[in-house]
Amino acid sequence: MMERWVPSGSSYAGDVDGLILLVSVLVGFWFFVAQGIFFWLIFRFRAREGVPAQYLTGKEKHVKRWINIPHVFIIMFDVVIIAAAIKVWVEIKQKLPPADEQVRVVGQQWVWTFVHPGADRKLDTPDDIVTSDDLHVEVGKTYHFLLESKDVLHSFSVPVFRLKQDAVPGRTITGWFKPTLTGSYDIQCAEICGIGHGVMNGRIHIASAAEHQAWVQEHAPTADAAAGAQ
Ligand SMILES: [Cu+2]
Repeated sequence: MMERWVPSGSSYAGDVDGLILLVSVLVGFWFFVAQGIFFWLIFRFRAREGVPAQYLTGKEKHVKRWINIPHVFIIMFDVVIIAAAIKVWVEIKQKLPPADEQVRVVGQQWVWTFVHPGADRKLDTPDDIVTSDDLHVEVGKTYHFLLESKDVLHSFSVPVFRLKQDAVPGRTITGWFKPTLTGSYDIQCAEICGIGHGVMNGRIHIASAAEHQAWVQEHAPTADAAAGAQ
């Protein structure tokens, strides 16, 4: 349903969408029931000529029932939401499927720096490809991202993946994603990180294996640049 507005582009995007839908439906149901009863009571017990107002303390049994019974139902619904949320959380944030490739993502005021492995498919080797604000990945591959910050808190947000992860200075946070469709999509910073926060955006480019390979070859650092980077 959500993919009507934001395409669903990772292996777990559907799980997150399902969770948002579940919360919306369960909370929405009680919202409309509560509002309906609320306005009905206002209408039903409006001031009328010759009808004296009743005084209710709220402690009468027949009045308390209106609180206690919905309360039990809402707690049951809460348990369903919490169970579903924990399941999705564990799948995305606690489990770390083996990586096909790694990328380093560094946030700083106000730019994202991405370090891609070169042709050797390994990070921290001389053929790494460094870019600003453009992340290049291959569809269908499982990536580990190593998320860092150079200054303040940032949040690496890729709506198409339904991924959002805080970047904390002094820490390297490892997470993962597996792109499931090709194209170019937004990256944003989702944590107020200073005056330029609003312009701290980027693009993720998800390509087929052949296209990604071509991009890697085209952007391979020259031997001189690679030596300089050492
Ligand atoms: Cu930021």
